[in-house]
Amino acid sequence: MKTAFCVLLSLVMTSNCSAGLIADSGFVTDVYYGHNGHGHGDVVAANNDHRFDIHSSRVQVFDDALEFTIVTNFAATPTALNARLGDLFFSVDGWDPNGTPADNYLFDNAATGTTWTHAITLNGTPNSNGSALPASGDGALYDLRGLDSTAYNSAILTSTEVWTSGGTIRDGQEVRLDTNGLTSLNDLTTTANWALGQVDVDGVMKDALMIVLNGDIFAKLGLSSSSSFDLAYHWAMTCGNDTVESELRYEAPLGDPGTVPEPATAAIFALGMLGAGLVRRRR
Ligand SMILES: [Ca+2]
Ligand SMILES: [Ca+2]
Ligand SMILES: [Ca+2]
Repeated sequence: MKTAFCVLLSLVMTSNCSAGLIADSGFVTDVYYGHNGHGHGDVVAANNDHRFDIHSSRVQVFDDALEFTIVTNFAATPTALNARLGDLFFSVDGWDPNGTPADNYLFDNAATGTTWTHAITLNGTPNSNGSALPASGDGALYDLRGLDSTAYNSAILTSTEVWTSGGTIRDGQEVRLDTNGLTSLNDLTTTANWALGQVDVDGVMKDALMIVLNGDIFAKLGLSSSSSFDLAYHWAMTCGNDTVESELRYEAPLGDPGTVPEPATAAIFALGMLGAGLVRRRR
């Protein structure tokens, strides 16, 4: 445990301490339901079972790193009821969900709304029970833009397809990527890492899943700080019982962008993860 956290800690710190923060969505409250047809609202769960709750999410763009943080109780019990961590989907072509915040995007699912341009697989996370879940690992970035609709639909695995343990779940949400036949964008300049830990949200430490893309990811995705862009993302555990979609809207400055601030939040998260490691080792 200690080694895993410290390895990721060093990766995060190495990346971000020298990086400029270009855009930060802040922690955006999860208002995405997605259609489940069961009337459970945001979380499909029995009364007072909060293990799947997703509270908020954040995306940060640095000049050489991209970070997604999902604040969710599921990070504390990532094998609850046989569910597992899902992969992360994102789009550099903006967010086009089916619905509005007012209706909680109730009728959005994998078949409607945004077509994702990329996915990050979280290596080491099994589809179902029977294997232990590590607290951190590496990952791989996949570009989905070259796929025709048939290949795209077969590559995107929904909660309905992945979940095999019975019970009531949120159907039809993207949760995993079937990488058969897909070519990873991984190379020496792009490294994905993920970790379960804690993050400071307005002064309170919260359980979270953090996914980081290092290397020259910003240029690799075709984004530029001199051009406005929308970066949308989607994540759920494999049952989809709580699912989040949100976006970062970046408005390019009209003139010289000048200097960018250092990402203090990255250091705070790293400290939080270190704290989580210390707590776990004391048990
Ligand atoms: Ca939620
Ligand atoms: Ca959708
Ligand atoms: Ca939700």
